[in-house]
Amino acid sequence: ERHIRPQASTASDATTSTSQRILSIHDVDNGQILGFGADLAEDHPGFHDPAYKQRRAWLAEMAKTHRIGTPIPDVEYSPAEVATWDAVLEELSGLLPQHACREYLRCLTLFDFRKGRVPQLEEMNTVLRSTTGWTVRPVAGLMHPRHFLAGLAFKHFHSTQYMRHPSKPSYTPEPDVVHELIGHVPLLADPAYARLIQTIGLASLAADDKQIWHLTKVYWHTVEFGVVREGDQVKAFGAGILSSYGELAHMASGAAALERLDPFRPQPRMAYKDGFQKRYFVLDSFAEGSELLSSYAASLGLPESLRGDASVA
Ligand code: NLE
Ligand code: FE2
Repeated sequence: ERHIRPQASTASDATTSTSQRILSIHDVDNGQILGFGADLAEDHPGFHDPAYKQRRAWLAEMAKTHRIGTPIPDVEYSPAEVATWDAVLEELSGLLPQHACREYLRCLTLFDFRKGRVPQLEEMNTVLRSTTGWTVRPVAGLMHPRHFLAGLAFKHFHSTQYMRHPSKPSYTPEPDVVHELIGHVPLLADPAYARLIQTIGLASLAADDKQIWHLTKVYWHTVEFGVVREGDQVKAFGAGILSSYGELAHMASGAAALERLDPFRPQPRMAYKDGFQKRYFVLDSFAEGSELLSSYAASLGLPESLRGDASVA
């Protein structure tokens, strides 16, 4: 897990203990970045690319200075970044119609995703505001899990804005703007999905540090790499599948094992450094998943008033 290196300047144990309760979106700190961000690991494809590193540092700074409630400044994507966006879009358009879940395909039509321009976060918010009331907010990299998950309870999804390195458009182990916009944002406009992801966030409000780690894995096996039953097939709803041509083709090939999600059981470790997932976790539906997660939240002692409550804000 070499990517997850705490940065001395930002990570502080004192502010992440359970004694500090997160009660509103204003308590969510998007400045605690545990990985990715601007500090590239030696095996990152951009490690020997100074221009790429500089770009990442600039966007990280922009994200860190964003304040809740203020407009998100547009990012001017370079022709090279737009070319990467185009390449991923081109690849994915061949696989998504057949292998993405129906809710995703419906929501996709609400957004202006096309070649030639990388969409802006503000534009995502315009659509989300009028559908489920969700908001995307910029973040520099991988956030502290307690803060990231708490954001979901208040219908905030933290999104990176940098582009993956052009040398490998089909798969990246880290979140990037393609992953966020194509993988995560569309489904946030679907009410049943929005409830499911919020339920994970609400559960986190009642979780101790060990349970936060468990919930992070549950999040990984659903929001990032989950699949959902549709008739006698399974379709992708996890963002890590939907945003990656390589992962999507892998999932479609049927090579990976399928297992039912059980949030009450110990969760297998999160795999991201060693290529595609070896198994995917299956839900019968988003409604079934929400119920399952809501009863898990209840087992943590989350008050009934907060369980699956879509109106908390
Ligand atoms: N592998 C995904 C992609 O290439 O889009 C990103 C996963 C981030 C958790
Ligand atoms: Fe993600």
